Amino acid sequence: MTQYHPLSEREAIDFARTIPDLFAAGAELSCREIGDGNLNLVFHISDPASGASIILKQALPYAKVVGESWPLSLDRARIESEALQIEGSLCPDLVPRVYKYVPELALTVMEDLSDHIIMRKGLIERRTYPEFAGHIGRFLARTLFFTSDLGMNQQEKKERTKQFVNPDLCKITEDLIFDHPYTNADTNSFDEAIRDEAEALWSDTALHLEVARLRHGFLTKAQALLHGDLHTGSIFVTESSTKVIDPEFAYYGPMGFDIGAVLANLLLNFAGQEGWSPDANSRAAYRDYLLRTAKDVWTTFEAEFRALWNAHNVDRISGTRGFQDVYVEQLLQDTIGYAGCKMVRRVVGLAHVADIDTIPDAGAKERAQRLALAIGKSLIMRNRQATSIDELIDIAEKAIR
Ligand code: SR1
Ligand code: MG
Repeated sequence: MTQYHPLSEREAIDFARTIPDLFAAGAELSCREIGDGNLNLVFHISDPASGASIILKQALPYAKVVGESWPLSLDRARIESEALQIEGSLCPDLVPRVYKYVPELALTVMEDLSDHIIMRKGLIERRTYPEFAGHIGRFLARTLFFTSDLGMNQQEKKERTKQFVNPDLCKITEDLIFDHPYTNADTNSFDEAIRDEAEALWSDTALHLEVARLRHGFLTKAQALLHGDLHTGSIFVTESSTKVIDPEFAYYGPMGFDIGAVLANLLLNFAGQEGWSPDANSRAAYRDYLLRTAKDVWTTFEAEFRALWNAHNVDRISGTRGFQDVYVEQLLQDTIGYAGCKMVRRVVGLAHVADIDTIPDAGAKERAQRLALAIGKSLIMRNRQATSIDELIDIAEKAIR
């Protein structure tokens, strides 16, 4: 049996040749390591002569973004490949096909999506994706409903909860999203220009109370199988296609965490328009597009989730009149709170987003950071009172006035 070691590009090519029916014998294969995320190696292998190509994704035993001092379990590669297969069974058009998982190398062989681009990059280039809200709303509704106690056998769900125990990756989230931004932690990273904002976060006890409640939900609310890291860097898009990748943070948690992640990343780009829009009119137009998309994501999700509930609920007493409304309102509140947490961490925590970090003009970047923090904090503070997605839109609109 092959022992785990990080593959070289040469070894990745040799491995790709062993996959049946993909590359012709003797084909001249080329390979590039294209991983630009925080954790893994990603090899793109192609045969320029035939056009055939494939992705090999290999987990490293540590967090690449920090180094070997931060060990991480290789079991996340299993979790990712199994989550992709469940998501693929529920939304076959919205995830890459998994061809093979090789546990001893923590390696997943999957469909190459090079005809798509990473959504974060597309949004920074101010492109629009008219199908995205419908696609991701359906993805969220189907994956969350059919892995919850509403949509699957409840004893099987308990087994599935065990299958997706993911302590190392959950710990990253618990620390980097729900703790470190709110104290003077070594992992934090922010521009000196906004030190006043960071220090204000450390002493804001009313905010801490809301974050503690949301963190408690992340720790304890095993509601559905989450993607767990559903930002716009985990989504490939074209104008007509959406593919969700990278569910290595998958675990059983609160549904609103995934929905909130999508909305937060649209709003981070909204804040980033301080630096990307050429003039005030185009800034306003692109921001309108982002807010419309955010609202459509929620409304598509809600409509599809309610339709699934009405057609497929397996839990008799959950069919009691009124319970669906209570459940959906709580989902909205969680979504708004988690969206806020996901925004704050991307400005002052360890891992930032290119939508703001790569803004070339220092003044515009600072304005974008302050805006993202203002929106994030307001969302966190609003979470328990919210009754409509319009409140999220209002918070964003008021922040730019
Ligand atoms: C140490 S990993 C930092 C971040 O990258 C991932 O994409 C997750 O968002 C994680 O929090
Ligand atoms: Mg990732």
